[in-house]
Amino acid sequence: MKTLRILLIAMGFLYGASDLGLASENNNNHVTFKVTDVPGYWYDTGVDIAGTRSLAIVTPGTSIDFLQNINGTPVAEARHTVTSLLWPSNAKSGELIDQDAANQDNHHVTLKTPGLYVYVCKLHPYMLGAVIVDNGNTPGLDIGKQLTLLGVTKEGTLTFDSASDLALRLLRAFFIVTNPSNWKDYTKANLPYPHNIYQPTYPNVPVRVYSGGSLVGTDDNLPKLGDAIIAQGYDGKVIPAQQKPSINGVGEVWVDTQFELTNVKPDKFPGTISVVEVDATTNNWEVKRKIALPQQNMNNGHNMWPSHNQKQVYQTEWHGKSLFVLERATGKFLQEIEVGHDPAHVMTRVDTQQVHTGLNGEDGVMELNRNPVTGLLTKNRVISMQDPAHPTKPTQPHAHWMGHDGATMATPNANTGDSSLFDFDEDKVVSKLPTGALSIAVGMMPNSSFYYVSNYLGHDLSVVNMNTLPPSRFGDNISVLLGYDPSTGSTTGTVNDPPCTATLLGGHPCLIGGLPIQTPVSPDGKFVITGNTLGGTITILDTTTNKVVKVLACDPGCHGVNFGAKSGSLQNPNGGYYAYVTSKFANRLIVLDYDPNGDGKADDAVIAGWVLLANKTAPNDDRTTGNLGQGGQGVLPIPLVYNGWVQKLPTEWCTKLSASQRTPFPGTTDPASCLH
Ligand SMILES: [Cu+2]
Repeated sequence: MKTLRILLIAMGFLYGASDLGLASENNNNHVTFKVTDVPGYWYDTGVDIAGTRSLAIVTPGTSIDFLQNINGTPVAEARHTVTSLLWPSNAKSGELIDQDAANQDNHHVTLKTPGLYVYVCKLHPYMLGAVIVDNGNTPGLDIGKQLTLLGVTKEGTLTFDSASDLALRLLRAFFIVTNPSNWKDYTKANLPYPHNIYQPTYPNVPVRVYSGGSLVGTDDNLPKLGDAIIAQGYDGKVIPAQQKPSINGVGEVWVDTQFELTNVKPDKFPGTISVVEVDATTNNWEVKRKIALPQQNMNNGHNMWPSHNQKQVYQTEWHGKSLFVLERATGKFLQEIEVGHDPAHVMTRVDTQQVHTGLNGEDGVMELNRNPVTGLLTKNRVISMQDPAHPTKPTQPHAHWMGHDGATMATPNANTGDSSLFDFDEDKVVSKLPTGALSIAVGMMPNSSFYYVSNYLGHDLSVVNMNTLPPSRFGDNISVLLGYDPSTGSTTGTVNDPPCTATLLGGHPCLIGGLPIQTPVSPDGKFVITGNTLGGTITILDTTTNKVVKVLACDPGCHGVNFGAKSGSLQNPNGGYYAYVTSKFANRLIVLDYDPNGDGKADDAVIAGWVLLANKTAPNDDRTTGNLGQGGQGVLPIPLVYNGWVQKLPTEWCTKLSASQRTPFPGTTDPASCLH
C-alpha cells in the first residue's frame, strides 16, 4: 500500500514539475546545471523533479550549460570535470563532453539526439547529472534504443539495450544518488511496518525503451519507469535493526561520514568524522564522537591515516585544498595545512614517518615531514606521478598505497587509466602501466610483492608484479562483474550462493560487483576485499588464485574498506581481522568477519554486525542537522594493523594485539614485532 502511495506522489511531482520545467526550458531552449560540492545536488538545476534536482527534460536542440564559475568566482571549492558517462548509442561525438584535466571552467553542449544522457565528475564519481532529450512527437519519454556507458571492460565498451537490467540498475542508482531522501536510513529500522521498509521513490512515467531493436509495449501501453525498477526486486525489504558483533574489535574506528550536514558549517562544506568505539567497553559499537571542523570549513572530509604512535590522525578534504591534523584521543583540531587541489587519500611512510596525500585535482602527491616532538606537518615537495620519459596529461591520483618498508608508493591515476610506482631509493617513477578506465584505488601485498588496482569504470582489478625489473602487469584484469549479462541481469559466476535467477521481470537480483572502489589487501596477504558501488556489494578475492571467491550484499554506494584487529575467540584464538565497510548512501558501518574460523578461506564470510552512524547525542564540535550519518567513505581502524606499520605501535596499543596480529607476515620487516 505504502509503495503505491509513494509512487502516486512521485508521479504527481513529476508531472507537475516536469511540465513546468519543460515549459520554461522550451521557451529558452536552454538548461543550466550548477556544479557544486553540496551532497546529492552536485549537478543542480534548482528545479525539483520527483525528488531530484539533477535531471532536466528537454526538447531536441536544447543547449546545456554546466556552470562552475560565475564571472570568474568558483561555484564550488573543488575542481571537477563534466564528463559524459552514459548516452544514447546513436548520439553524435559533438554531443559528448569531457576535459583533459580537472578544472573550474564553464562547459556547454547542445543535445539533438533523443535519449538519456548522464554526466559524471571523474574525480568524484558520485556526482551525477542527467538530461533526457525527448522528441515530443511520440508518447513516453525517449530513453534511446541502446545506451553506451563510458569505460572499457575486457569485453569492450558497454553498449546495451535501453530495456535491460543494466539500464534499470543505472537509473535506480541515479534516482538514489541525486535524492538524499532516497538514501538508506538505518534509523528507520525502529519504526513500525511499513515505515521500516527501504523503498526509494522513482518517477513512474511511461518510457520508450527498446529490447533487441523493438519498442517495449505500444504507444498506448508503454512500461512505466518506477514500476520497472521496482519489479527488479532490489528494494522493498525491511531495514534491519542494529546488530552488534558478538566478538569485540580492538580500539576504535574512524569513519568519514562525508555527506553529513551540521549546524554552523554551510551545506557547501559538508562532512563529519564519526568515531566508533569497537573495544570491550560498555558503549562499544556506538559512535562516541563527531568532528565537523566548523571553524576550518572542512569540505567533504574523505580519508584518514594515523601517526605511528596513534596520537594524531591526518584527515583530507576531498572537495577542498587542506590536510588536517587532529589529536586522536580527544578529536581536537591541531593543524590545517593547504596542500593542493582535492586531496583524496593519505598514508604515512613506515621508515620516515612522512605523510603522503594524493592531489586528485592535480598531477602529483604532496609529501610532508612530521615534527617528532609536536606531531605537526610541514610541506616537503610534490612528487609528480608522470613517467619522466613519457609525460601525459595530469594523472589525478586518488587512493595510493605505500610499501610495507617505506620504499615504494603506488598510485591509481584516475585521469590517465594507469598506475605509477614510485621508488623512494631511486627517487623516481619506475613504472607507469596501463590498468583500466578510471583507476581509483590501490591495495598492496604485505611484502610489497604485488599490488592491486581497482578500475572504477573498467569494473575490474589489475595486478602489478613489483618483483620484475621494471615492474610489470601480472595476468589479465580480474572482472568484478562475475559474468554479469547486462541484458538479463544473470551471472555466470558461481559465487552467488544460493544461485540467483534474475530475469528482466521477476526473479531475485544477482549480486554483482561493478564500479569498484577501495580494495585493500588483508594484513596477512590472503584476501583483497573490494567495495562495489554499482552492485552495492562487497567482493572477496583470494590472492593465491586471484579469483573472486565470495560476494556479499552491502548498501547503496558501497565504498570504503579497511582492516582492523578482531579480539580472540574460542573459534579463532589468534583474533584475526574484521573488514570495516562504509557506503556513501547509507548510514551504517558494516563489520565483515571474512574468515570467522581463521582457516584462511572466506567461504564462511559473514556480516557480523553493524553500527548506526547517525548519532545526535555524541559529543561534537558542531551539531548534526541533516543527511545523518550518511556519506560513508574513508574508514580507519585504530590501532593500525598493516605489516610494517603494526610493528611501530607503542606498547599500550601493541599489547592489545595477539602474537599473530603483531607479526602478520613473518620475516618481512625489522623490527619483527612491536613488543620490544
Ligand atoms: Cu568532482
